[in-house]
Amino acid sequence: TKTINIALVGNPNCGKTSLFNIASGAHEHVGNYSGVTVDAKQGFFEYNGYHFNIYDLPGTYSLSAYSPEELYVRRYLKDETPDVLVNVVVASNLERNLYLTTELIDMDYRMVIALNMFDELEQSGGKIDYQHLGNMIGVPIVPTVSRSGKGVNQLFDTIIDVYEGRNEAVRHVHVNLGNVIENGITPLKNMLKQDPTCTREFSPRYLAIKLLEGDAEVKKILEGADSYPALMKLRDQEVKEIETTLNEDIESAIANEKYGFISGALAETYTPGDKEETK
Ligand code: GDP
Ligand code: MG
Ligand code: K
Repeated sequence: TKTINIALVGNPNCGKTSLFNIASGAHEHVGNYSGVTVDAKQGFFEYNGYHFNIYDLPGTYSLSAYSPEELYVRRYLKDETPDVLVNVVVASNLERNLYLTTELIDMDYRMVIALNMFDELEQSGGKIDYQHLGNMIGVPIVPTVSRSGKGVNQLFDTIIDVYEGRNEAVRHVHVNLGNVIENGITPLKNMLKQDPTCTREFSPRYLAIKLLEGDAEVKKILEGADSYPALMKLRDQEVKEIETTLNEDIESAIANEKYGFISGALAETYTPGDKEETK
């Protein structure tokens, strides 16, 4: 029997624990992680001839490593390297939920999106062409209602397909960050590519973006590299140029471009419902 390690990643309250419970037959408390001690819950089950290890990770809005939850999820993804990530998103709140998705895309994980709380989207009259959206972002999307279990079998069928390399939507997409930022990424990426110690764990593009953002964890990863001083010098130069040109600090500039990418993809595929969004 093949074993597939999967991890549930998503914003707080998107339905990860409900999905974990329904998939693994566990009876974990549905609720937020409180306090600073964060821990991933692990479950096991068989489905369709495969053995699944499933991890329910703490909820995060991004992977900037600013909160204990974000740091935990990042370390987990780096150290445990799950076979397939399940990015759980709230169907009626995609603008916000897909921000984390753009970061996971940058990290180049094999991934499936559970378009959860699909019942609420339908009830509100919202519409989404999720197949088209999935093709655009290179990640298969499966509607789910993790509270009732609707769509969960299809989700796991899709996870198996992705694991076996059989899904046609899977494709590496660059979240385009606009000319100004892309012009800063390119030289950094090229320098990273030439230093073999840089590329072991993450793609050069991901490292270049995180370097521009001034990410402390990525700096730590790169500290031992021969090209580290040159990298940092180039980084400072590029950041200065981007901030001057866009008249904005680098982190906001990158975040804005990511939201722009999401808006663009949703404009083509998504019609929100009438009901007021309370989350
Ligand atoms: P987590 O924080 O991501 O682990 O989310 P939970 O599983 O704790 O769910 C948060 C809340 O959303 C709970 O009240 C769940 O019952 C509810 N919920 C989860 N999945 C769904 C769904 O598909 N549809 C609806 N309507 N509610 C859901
Ligand atoms: Mg939970
Ligand atoms: K709810």
